[in-house]
Amino acid sequence: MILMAKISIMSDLHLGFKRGTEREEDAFIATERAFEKVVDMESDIVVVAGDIFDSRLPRPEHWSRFMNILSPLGRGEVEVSRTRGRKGVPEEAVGGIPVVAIHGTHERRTNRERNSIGAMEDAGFLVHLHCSSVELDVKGEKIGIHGMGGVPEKYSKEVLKKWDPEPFDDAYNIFVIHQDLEEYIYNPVRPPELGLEDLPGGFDLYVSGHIHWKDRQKVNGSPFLIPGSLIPTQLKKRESETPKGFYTVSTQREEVEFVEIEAPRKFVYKKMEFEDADTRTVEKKVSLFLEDIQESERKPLVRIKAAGDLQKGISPADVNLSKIGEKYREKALVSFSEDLKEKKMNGGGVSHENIHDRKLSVEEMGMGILQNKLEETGVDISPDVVFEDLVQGNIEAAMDKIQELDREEDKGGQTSKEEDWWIK
Ligand SMILES: [Mn+2]
Repeated sequence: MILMAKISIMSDLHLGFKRGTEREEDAFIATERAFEKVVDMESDIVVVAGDIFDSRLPRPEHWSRFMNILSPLGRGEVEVSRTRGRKGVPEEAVGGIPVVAIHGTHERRTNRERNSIGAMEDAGFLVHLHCSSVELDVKGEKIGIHGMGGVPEKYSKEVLKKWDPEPFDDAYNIFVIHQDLEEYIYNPVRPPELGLEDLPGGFDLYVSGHIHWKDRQKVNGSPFLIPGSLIPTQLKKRESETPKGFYTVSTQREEVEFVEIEAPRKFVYKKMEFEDADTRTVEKKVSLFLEDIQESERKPLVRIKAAGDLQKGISPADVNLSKIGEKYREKALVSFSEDLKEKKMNGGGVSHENIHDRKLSVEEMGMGILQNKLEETGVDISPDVVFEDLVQGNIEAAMDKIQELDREEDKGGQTSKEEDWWIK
């Protein structure tokens, strides 16, 4: 008999994302659809690579909905055969289709506190790994899962070094992490500590959460998978073009398949280029585009990037796009990314290539500056938790998040040390 365990690998569910807005439902719909597929395709195990919840202190209604998604997975035949770096696993936690998860950047708390993923394990809904390993016996086939939850970037290399995981003998071994990786994250202010070459050797499969677009390549001769987030969070062009879903791996043939899920709502990204334009031209083009958007039961997300140059004497501030977005609010969830410039005296417009480059680095520099500021003030939250809100001008939403985290007793950043982030 050829054994062949089927393992589904997903990440960055972000339950609770856009709380209090029309988009709050999206992460739940996507997660429900993903788990329905997991059941339909008879996966044996689900691995979640962090950021299940969007907030470090999820709301009870968010806990509740996630528990309701996991409950029907039922009781099954998988057993725990070995653990390393942790206590035994409660029997309930590996019922039915066991879910093995690490916490992400959004859920991380020092090891003096219990994070939400650890609490989910206590309630018997999943197995939470942090600098620890579990080996599951799926009808005689051994699957080792080795996970390191999200830690502050400055500690990631050290924590990984101290953990120093080793694959289990005679098992199919999966290594799971949730950190910046230099091949994927460009941050000139603080370059990622880790790159693919830092990942330990000897595993059959490598997985990283944290990066929100899916990707697949090889590390140490084995597949390396980034499942990406289940819903678009950054509204970048790449997210509108890359399908959302999860990977499924069959261990024996090492087959990797991406299982697409139907998006809770459509995401349209439109870039508009202008040359020597006046405000009316820009506003009219945007209006016409929005006019043509099809009505649908669930409003599409529409992101319009307006780039190029305006006539001399017209400043980008004269162009009022949000007013137009407001006009179509019953039809679509519209947001804008403006990269308009007043034309210079010499008449030479900035080339599109340059605009693109500049925009990228401004955004990344912004993220870096925010990160430094947050660290200075002792609020230990990852900048990406609030960056998008700030870019969108949702100052209130960003402040809400910062205050919510700051009210916690754990103000990690001020007092935390490296050893607060790993398990001895
Ligand atoms: Mn994430």
